[in-house]
Amino acid sequence: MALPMQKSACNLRCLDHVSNKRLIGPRVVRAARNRVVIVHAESVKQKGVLVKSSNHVAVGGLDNPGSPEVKARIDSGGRLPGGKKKTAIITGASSGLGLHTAKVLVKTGDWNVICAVRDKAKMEAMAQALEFPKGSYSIREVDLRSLTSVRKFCAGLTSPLGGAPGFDCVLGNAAVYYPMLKDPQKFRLGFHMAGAGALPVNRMGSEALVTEDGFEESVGVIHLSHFLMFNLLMDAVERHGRATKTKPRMIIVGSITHNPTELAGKIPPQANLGDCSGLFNGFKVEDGITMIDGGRFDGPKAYKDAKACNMLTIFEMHRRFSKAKNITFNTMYPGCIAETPLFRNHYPAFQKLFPAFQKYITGGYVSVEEAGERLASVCADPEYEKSGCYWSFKGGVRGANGAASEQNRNEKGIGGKFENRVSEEVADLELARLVWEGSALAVGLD
Ligand code: NDP
Ligand code: PMR
Repeated sequence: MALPMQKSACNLRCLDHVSNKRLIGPRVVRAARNRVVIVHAESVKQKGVLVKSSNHVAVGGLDNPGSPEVKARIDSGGRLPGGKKKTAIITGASSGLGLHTAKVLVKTGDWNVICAVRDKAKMEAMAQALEFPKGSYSIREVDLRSLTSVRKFCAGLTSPLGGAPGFDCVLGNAAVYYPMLKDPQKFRLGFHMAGAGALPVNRMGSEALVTEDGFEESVGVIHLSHFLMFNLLMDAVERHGRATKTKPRMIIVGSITHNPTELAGKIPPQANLGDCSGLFNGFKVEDGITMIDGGRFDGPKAYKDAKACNMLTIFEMHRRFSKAKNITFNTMYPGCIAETPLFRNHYPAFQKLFPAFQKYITGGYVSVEEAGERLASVCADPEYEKSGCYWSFKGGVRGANGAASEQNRNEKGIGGKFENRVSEEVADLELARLVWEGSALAVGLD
């Protein structure tokens, strides 16, 4: 459906979606503070007029005036002093949440995104399909199943030659989920379901779900590789912040399922890191260690444990480095994006029923587009600058097709952000120290 448009004096085409009145110049900004406005900017520069607004601003047609599908709800905070674009690194940008976050950022016109992915051709195809503007993204290979690959990726980015222009936001988003796997070594024995696309077989030569370094894959990819990457990039992020007199952000996506005091986290198996003996004992599958607590392998628990570790890492980084390095460290839960390929290894019945269950029963569903807007906001909006937060959002149910109901959004506060509470484990400072030290040991950081 095409959005109704009217032309204003300042060349912005704006329509107040609530009053249906035409808006001109500063009125756009004023109105946007209080309600949703659909704005079509005819150029990236003109869009700068509205980025000061704070409440949900729907921006249409940033790079394609009048196009309703180009819709973001973010206040990108503008460009760097001097007019240079900001740079974000996003792991797992080739699918789901990462892809849609990258899409929102590049379409603001203020960001370049470095897509950190394992499959460059897939990323290029996705970027083209979603019409990423030319020159707004670059693609770098990193396979999070290999610490060598992570080190190479970081060295490439931070080297003065092949390096990136700077790092305004580093986003750890990539993940894998193996809910039906009973034993990481027995993957080939037929747990994989049909129709889920390419088998996620370890490309390092091993056919079991073990990383190149011998770790169980969920914890290896989700936690240990991001732990190493964030540590290796932090100094470069700090330097960039100082040089540009800005406060860069380092964010890792968390999950509500880490928290056994929330209904979603109560569903067994619950996250539980125990005494981290698995980590301290080397965390090698060949030694029979597949879980952080040293217990028996359990796919969903491995995922939830890894998410808890992501969050513990971010809060520990916040405590250790935020003030000294002037970096914002945050985590967030985007809502239940029930249709992403994250569930590619689940039962077909689960894949079919889960979206409806989340939409109509729990109300926790969020479309991937909306989730991308939420995460892009956490990466870019001035109102998310505070460090040490676990951002969450009220509900996310929109139309069955994921279309926004702006009226609902306004009246019921749907989509509104809040600082959520973490689980007892994630709040535990002693456990944070254990996870930090055990992870540093496992990845070989001093
Ligand atoms: P997807 O499966 O769509 O995205 C995961 C991404 O990680 C993919 O791009 C995938 O690459 C990438 N990836 C996986 N393994 C590797 C690897 N070895 N090296 C490099 N990249 C890799 O899932 P979502 O978008 O749903 O998940 C994104 C984040 O959101 C995750 O952190 C997840 O934990 C979190 N989350 C998701 C929720 C949901 O309901 N879906 C809820 C709460 C949190 P490729 O494209 O090649 O497959
Ligand atoms: Mg859950 C408010 C209730 C709520 C929310 C927000 C989620 C989110 N889930 C909720 C409730 C329930 N879930 C209930 C009552 C059940 C029992 C029927 C249930 C079941 C369930 C399963 C089997 N849920 C799941 C699974 C998965 O395999 C997913 C998982 O845990 O992956 C680790 C999952 C999820 N539920 C969620 C979210 C966000 C997930 C995906 C977790 C993630 O991606 O981080």
